[in-house]
Amino acid sequence: MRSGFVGIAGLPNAGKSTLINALMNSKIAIVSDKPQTTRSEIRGIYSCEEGQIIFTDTPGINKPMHRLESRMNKQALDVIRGVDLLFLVVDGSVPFKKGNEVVLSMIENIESPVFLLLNKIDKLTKEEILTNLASWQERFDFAEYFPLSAKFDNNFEALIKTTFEYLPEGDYLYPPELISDDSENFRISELIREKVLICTNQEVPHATAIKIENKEFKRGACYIQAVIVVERKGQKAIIIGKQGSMIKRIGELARKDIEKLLNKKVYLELFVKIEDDWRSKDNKITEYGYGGANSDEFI
Ligand SMILES: Nc1nc2c(ncn2[C@@H]2O[C@H](COP(=O)(O)OP(=O)(O)OP(=O)(O)O)[C@@H](O)[C@H]2O)c(=O)[nH]1
Ligand SMILES: [Mg+2]
Repeated sequence: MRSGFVGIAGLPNAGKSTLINALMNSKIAIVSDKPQTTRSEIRGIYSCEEGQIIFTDTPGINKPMHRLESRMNKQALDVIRGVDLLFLVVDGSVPFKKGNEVVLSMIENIESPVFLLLNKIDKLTKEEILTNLASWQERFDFAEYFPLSAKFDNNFEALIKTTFEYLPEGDYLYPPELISDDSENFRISELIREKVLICTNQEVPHATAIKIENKEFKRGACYIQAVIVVERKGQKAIIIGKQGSMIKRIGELARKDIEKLLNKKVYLELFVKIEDDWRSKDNKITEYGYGGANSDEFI
């Protein structure tokens, strides 16, 4: 039997969270078309007869604007340095570009092997796949490479099989029936945040945090009260929307997903609160569960 940790890293929007969900065949991580969707490491525990792979999705490497993004980068870097094997997920629909150099510099000196996962090839012709693949391969000695479409492929057998070949011998590290080690409350708060990301634009989704205030199971249903935290008055008005239409929409979309997660009827009540500049406050970032442990070694 083999077991070990596989990090999933890359630039924002490359499709890392889409990939972990596809590999796990379950919604472990939230996904959106906005960059910097993932704010903390998310583990997907894949167990089978051959052993166990602990996939770890990470925040996309970004240019920090606040303490929040610095902590997100630090967390991604900690994962990159600490895993048995790294999947570098890149948006394969465009050739190597300058913005990717920061990613290469991060994997330059790590000891673990790196697989290149050229994602979004559904957008490409065969020739473009070869060209874009070559543009990466000439810059780094990847142990293996896989052109794929995290969104549209449904067979990752070859990737999983090769992954096991690179992992050390060992027993299950987690109980095999577990697929995620995130708390139920954090997964619920992420589903709400995903709907904010989907329904709003520009700065609003990035300035939003979610906090579950209360969760109670009564008579076979789950009653949840959650706060949508924003930084400014104008953002609060956008989240509420005309006559409450936006917050209603966010709530309806989130409730459906939370019902799937809990397999129960859900009553979700949402409130909006302003917390000035929370993205620059370590205690708030930690309270909302983003960016890993507080630490001074930031990039
Ligand atoms: N066409 C296409 N789109 C994809 C594919 N994989 C992901 N996407 C889309 O790319 C966008 C970003 O996907 P995510 O999975 O959230 O990207 P991420 O790398 O986790 O992004 P961050 O969390 O911000 O770092 C979403 O709109 C996805 O639907 C793919 O294989 N093909
Ligand atoms: Mg993500």
